[in-house]
Amino acid sequence: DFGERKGQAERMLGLMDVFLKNDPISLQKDILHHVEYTVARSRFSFDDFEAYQALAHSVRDRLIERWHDTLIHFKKEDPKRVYFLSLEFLMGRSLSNIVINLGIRDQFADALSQLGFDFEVLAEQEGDACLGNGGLARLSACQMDSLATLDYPAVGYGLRYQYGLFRQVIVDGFQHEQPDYWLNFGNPWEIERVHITYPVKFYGTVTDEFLNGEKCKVWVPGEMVEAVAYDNPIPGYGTRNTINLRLWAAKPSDQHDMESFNTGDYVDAVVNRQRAESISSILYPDDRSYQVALQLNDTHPSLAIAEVMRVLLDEEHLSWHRAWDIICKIFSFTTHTVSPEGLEKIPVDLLGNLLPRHLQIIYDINFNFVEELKKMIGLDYDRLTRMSIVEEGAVKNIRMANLSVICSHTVNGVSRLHSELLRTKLFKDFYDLWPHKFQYKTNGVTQRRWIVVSNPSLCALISKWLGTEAWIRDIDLLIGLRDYATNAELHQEWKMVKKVNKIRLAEYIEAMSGLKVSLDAMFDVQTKRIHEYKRQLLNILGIIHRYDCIKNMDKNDRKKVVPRVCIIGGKAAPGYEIAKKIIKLCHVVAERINNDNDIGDLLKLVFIPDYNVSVAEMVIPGADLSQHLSTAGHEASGTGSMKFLMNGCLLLATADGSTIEMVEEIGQDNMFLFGAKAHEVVALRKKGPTLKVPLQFSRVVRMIRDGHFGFEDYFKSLCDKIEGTSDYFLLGADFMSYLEAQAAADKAFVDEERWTKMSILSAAGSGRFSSDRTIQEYAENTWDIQPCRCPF
Ligand code: GL4
Repeated sequence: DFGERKGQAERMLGLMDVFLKNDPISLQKDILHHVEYTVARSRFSFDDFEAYQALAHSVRDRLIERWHDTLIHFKKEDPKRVYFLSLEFLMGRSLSNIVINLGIRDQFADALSQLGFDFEVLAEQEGDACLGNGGLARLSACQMDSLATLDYPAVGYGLRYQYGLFRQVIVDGFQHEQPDYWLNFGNPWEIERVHITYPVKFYGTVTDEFLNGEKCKVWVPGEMVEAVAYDNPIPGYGTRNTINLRLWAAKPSDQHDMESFNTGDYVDAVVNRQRAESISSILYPDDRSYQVALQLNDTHPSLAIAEVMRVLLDEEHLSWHRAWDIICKIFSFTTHTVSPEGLEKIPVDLLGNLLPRHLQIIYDINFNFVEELKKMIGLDYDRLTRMSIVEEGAVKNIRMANLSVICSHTVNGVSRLHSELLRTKLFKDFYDLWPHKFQYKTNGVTQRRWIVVSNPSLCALISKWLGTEAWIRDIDLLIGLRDYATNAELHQEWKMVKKVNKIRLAEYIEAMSGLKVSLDAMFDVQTKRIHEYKRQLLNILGIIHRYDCIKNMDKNDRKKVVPRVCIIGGKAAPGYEIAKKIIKLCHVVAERINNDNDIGDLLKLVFIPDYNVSVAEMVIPGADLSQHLSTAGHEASGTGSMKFLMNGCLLLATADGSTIEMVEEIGQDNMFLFGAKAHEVVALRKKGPTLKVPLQFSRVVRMIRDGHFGFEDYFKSLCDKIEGTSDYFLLGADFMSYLEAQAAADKAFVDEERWTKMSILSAAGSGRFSSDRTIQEYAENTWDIQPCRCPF
């Protein structure tokens, strides 16, 4: 609304080019302009990093045009929006993704080469935005890409941590954590909104007061901080739509503790003000109108329920009844965990001190809920106690999961098996009460990032054989590759693509560790957070077994061994001792094997440090085989497997999480399944001490215990954890089946034609695991939102 300035506005529009142009000369001019005026370097002297900065700003200008148009269009159409709340977004690098989604990658690459720069080299200058821990956080990033691509009117909300997830540095085989001050070199993708700020209150007391004759609650806070918005435009692919990811940073508020300034202690007062910024300074490093829909990505943002309720009651002065009615219509909740311990709790004392009004509201919600519940189920105290939001005990806790389930209209799991576990175990009491609330949306990943950006050769190959690029927006078309699964020409080209990616990965390994690996070997990868349930230890024990077998073979048998390069990568939570020991074990075993001349290229083991999105983009396309070894029933979904699958990498996996659905898509014959099924796991655990483990298993554990790899004292507790009744994750029970699956993989690998066919069929069957499908399902079945496409 230009109001009185209408005349001026029209003149201003006349002064601007309608849109920035994308021909090579305009792009070069733009880049040079940014070199000179944004980066403030002379256009005759700037290095790769400065060129990257100028490039990024030229891209950002084009991004902003579309973003503005989208926001204006949404405002005009005013559709129902979804607000996607997540405390973690693992975006990685943005440049390549953005230019590809904007459809101007090649134009920029041409322009740069005319300036004497290589696009890929500049893209590597960008640091990763690691504002999250692992799968859950990368899932949010994939889902933002799909929301934009599918034209949904969505806004993502999260926190702008100053320190992202720690950098993993390996010293003598041990993990060390270093801070990731990712903003040190600036972030061209964010737009600081100094005028979009909200006061956030903490501490203080709540009193009853009368307003217009009505009793109401007034919260007088003890401290205030200011939340400042940073907007990050997220472009869709093949659309003009560009949505917003708004990340909040905490800043000291003007009203923050002004008292101490007045009392004269200036320095202390300033230091105290800085405390405010610490709220958004660090990512917690653990793996763990009515026309809106608010999506809770796990319980982490679930305080939003109490906050919305507070705003409706105390600021909008709605009745409890009206406010509660709104809450129940807008919130939906997705849980990403299978273990009861994974469900977040907040001590009542802590919450009552920090957010006294919110605690009151939660108590009120709980009171009403329990009263209703009593009417429905009677005085079944055990069940009432389990379902209450408040957990009684030595430390009284608020169960954030119960709060989320009670207040949400829909509770989603992230795979079919996960949903079944939620209904029968984790949330059984709630399922029995409200079966209609429970749904699931099997996770997905975006093919834009995981094929188009990270595997350009495969992308080109797929488009060539399908005769279209439409699969980049419509993943179901990938199935068309099935028609050529035995085509000799495609086989040739498919193998070439894999080779190119293996070369890239091999070069990285050599640059990083000095280790030369053979391209003929099977590249066998397990990259993900280090966790006992993910069983990296099973992989390492399998490698020791393989090493031991080779050592005991004669010359003839050795000729039959399929050479392997085993690659493991992932971070351990800083306080997770056992996970850190697994990393050290991997290193000592690697040291031993890689330096054993007797073994040569038959077996190599590499640990890739600091696994993050960018490293994944290089590792995944280069993998022949990938391992997903979680004890069945423990991985809610798993999303790494989907990226490998899309890249035509074969899977060696347990029947857990989304893998079960992968079997349905590509068939059991095209992957290497092993291990106990989820229901068998329960039975096996019951067997306890009578459970038999194979001799091979005992032998490899003994090798570690006997100091074959050194550090036997250090590894004792690790070995103790997997022997006898303490083998909770059933490494011993699954070991034989694991070795058999590995043998089957070896056998398939030597038959090149068969392997290539399996690889093609893996990629062809990966369509169901696109986040486009996941988001479509959320939009239709949970959020009830429609696409709102901005005209080109
Ligand atoms: C996780 C699950 O562990 C993982 O199985 C799932 O794929 C992911 C996304 O839904 O969420 N939960 C948490 S917490 N971190 C995860 O990666």
